[in-house]
Amino acid sequence: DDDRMAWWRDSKFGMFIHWGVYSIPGGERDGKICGGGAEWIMDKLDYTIEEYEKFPAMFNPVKFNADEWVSMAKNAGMKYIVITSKHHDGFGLWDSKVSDYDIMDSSPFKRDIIKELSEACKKQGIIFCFYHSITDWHHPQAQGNLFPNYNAGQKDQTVVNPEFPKYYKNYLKPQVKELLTNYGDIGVVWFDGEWIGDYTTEMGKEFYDFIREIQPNTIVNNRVDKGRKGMDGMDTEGNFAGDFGTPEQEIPATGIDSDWESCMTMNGSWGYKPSDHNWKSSKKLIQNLVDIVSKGGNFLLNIGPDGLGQFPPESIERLEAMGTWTRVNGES
Ligand code: FUL
Repeated sequence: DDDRMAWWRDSKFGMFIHWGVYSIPGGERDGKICGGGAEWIMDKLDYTIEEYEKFPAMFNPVKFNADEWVSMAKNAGMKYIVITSKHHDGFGLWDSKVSDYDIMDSSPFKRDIIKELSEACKKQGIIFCFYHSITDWHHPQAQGNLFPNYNAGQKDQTVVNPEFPKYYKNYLKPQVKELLTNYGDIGVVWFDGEWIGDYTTEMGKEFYDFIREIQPNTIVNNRVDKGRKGMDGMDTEGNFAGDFGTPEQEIPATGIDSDWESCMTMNGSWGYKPSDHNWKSSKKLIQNLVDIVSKGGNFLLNIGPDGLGQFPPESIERLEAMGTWTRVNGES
């Protein structure tokens, strides 16, 4: 409804943050560079679960400073931040009680990143939101049924694991409940990885209601439901759960008669990928912002911090340029 969506519609501009243990290899394994997003390295460069588990043990991002991150978003003109609490690799950036595969139990860092970032957001008046992957390449009950032959299972993401409903009930939902219970007000739950063979529309609808019960004002993206149904991802007949569509790396040619948000990278990768120098210019990013806002959408622009917790200098430069522009030309 309109009241619940109001802050989000007014916001227009937000920061996406893809950060996790994949930020350590940065898309490269033994001199090989993975195609596409570096956050997919576990799949793309064929790590077994055991091989990949060395990264949490190495994850010690001592340069991470939540207040600085939030300030950079705020100065760019962004009003909300969406960070990956868990990406497809399954590693959690918060203190989960249903898992040891998280920042407190499997990494030397032992600081709850979601807690620090949510508190910094609150302090600076930025709305805190999280991205959460339904697909989980680490959890045995979320793998395809060829598991423990992980790679074979993973390559065909339509393969069904008969145990998946248990993962959904005893792990995925409790994780999301923790995130909605222990970190203050959550603006948006931004799901992804809903394509996985085992997930159903029924689960998506139940998930949506579950979230509404815990935090009635939280907005949920369309990927809570199975399949995205095209550009805007919304079902006009109302059979589809979710509050807004999520065009990815694209801007709709015309306005769409529903809520939507274009998410986009500054180079070609969501996760940190130093080999990717294909940066969009600041001018191009400002044009994208204007284009999206003029068509009635929101712009969710991504940062992929490195393994130490630093934004790439190219990203900082672009955020500053956008901030200068929004201060001169933006609202209020
Ligand atoms: C995609 C994911 O597979 C990418 O890694 C990224 O998170 C993007 C926003 O959504 O579907």
